[in-house]
Amino acid sequence: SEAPVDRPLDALVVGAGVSGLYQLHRLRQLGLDAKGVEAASDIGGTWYWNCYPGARVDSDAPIYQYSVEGLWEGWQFSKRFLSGEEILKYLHYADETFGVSRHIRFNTRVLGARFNDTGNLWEVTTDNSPTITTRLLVMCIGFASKPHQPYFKGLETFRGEWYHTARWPKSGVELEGKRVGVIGTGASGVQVIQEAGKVAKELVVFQRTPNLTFPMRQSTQAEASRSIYPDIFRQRTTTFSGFHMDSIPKPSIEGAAARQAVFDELWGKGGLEFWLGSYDDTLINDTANDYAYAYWRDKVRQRIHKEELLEKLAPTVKMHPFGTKRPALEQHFYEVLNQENVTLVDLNDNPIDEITFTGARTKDGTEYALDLLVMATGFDSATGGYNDIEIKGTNGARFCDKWASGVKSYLGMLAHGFPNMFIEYGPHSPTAFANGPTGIELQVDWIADCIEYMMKNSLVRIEANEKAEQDWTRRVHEVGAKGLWNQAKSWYRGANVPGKVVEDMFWAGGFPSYAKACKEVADNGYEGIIFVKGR
Ligand code: NA7
Repeated sequence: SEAPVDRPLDALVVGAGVSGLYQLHRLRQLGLDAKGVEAASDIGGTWYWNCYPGARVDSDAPIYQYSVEGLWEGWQFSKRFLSGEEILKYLHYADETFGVSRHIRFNTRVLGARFNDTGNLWEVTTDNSPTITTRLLVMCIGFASKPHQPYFKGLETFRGEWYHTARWPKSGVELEGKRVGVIGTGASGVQVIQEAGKVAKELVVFQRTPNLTFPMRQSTQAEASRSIYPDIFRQRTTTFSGFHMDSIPKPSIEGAAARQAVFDELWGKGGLEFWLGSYDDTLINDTANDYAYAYWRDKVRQRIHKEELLEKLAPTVKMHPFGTKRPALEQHFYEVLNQENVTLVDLNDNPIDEITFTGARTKDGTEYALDLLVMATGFDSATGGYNDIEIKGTNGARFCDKWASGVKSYLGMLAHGFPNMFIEYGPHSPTAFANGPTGIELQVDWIADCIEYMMKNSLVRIEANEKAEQDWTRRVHEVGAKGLWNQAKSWYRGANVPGKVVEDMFWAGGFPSYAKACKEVADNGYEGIIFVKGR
């Protein structure tokens, strides 16, 4: 089950997560000699690595799955919002149908890839195989393959245990009875904090920006009837975020009473409804945004019992536009923070000065004694995983140099100067703003169709032309500039990693407009793409 090295593969798929598994399946269905490589020891991608306590998806179960016929009919999820563990089980189930994991070489991290211009081949080096030669290179490394680990002075001296949430030991880590510190309150931090709150002896939450969370309203009720699944799958490709719900095409200023009723309903539904199912001017218009924030603040404040936490968790005046940083779903986050054994440290007033032998010391001199320190500090999203691989295109040009001043791509799937390489579930597509499987299926299918087109027409080389790439890049930025996104420091814009280019990295124009753009390119004979015929 290892990638052969004696003759070139037709395609090498890098990564065995939700996108890589399906991509490999689609390519093998075309009769290609396609194989996979994966750094981890098993399939799962994000769900393999992010195995910290409480890891859970924020998309509702019926839509967080492949819409592939013959697959969804035979699987039953147990909850509305799935744990990472259950998703892994589901992916193993999907793999039984796809039959692709036996074509994946595991424990094999791609280190470099060099394009051989004369042979139109990629030469791929890994840490655990001879060089792999392939005609096509399909990067399914997602947007969150590189954890962001900020620098903390003294971390190396800490004698307790510490882990990044995205590099959590597969064997598990005991939280019970320990003094646990968590740095970060993004989606991962909120999840791990809730689990630690149940069992830790003491819990210290180091917060920089409060998360504008939503009630998850987890449910174990049976899912929607199977008979409507095809409708759900169809519907999810028509909504802004690739979810089952869509924004309300009305301004929020329709009147206070009506707005209150709408907000109440969305809040009651739970999940991401209050974000993705609300008025469509919320993320564009500042006044509309204030309405949503005020409602959110007042709801959350009702659950905060420590007076001193009100301003820290749900400030009177919003710190950034509501919904422009990724909200987390929570079940009992505020109840945990109300607990007597839980302390919230506001890093804005009081940053961590140093990690010491025994814990963390903040600027005001307080020492927090810790047994376990959790880094829930996020990812070098979308580009970080690419920068870690030495990718060299035509004339030896380095991919990391190409993106050093900002992402440049055609549809988020092709890059000029890097022929025969496809990018999947990365920047310049709806990735960060869309339900994963919706965006993934669109791109996997588009890439598979494009490769089929190449086969049928004896095309051995594909490359985005420079003008098409410039136009798409400009469109990504224009669409992003219409929203309030640039008023928040978020991973959506690369603002979470010091030194990273801050820009609109993802397509904020909604899933349907992205799907339309991709379809138009294909329908117009792959407009903007240069092919070379060969044998
Ligand atoms: P996020 O959403 O990037 O959250 C990271 C958190 O860590 C966030 O609260 C950050 O505060 C905090 N952080 C980052 N660097 C530091 C430093 N240097 N000091 C203190 N605190 C810091 O990552 P997640 O893993 O939670 O979620 C990632 C996505 O995966 C999620 O949105 C889903 O789409 C799936 P900040 O907000 O920057 O002030």
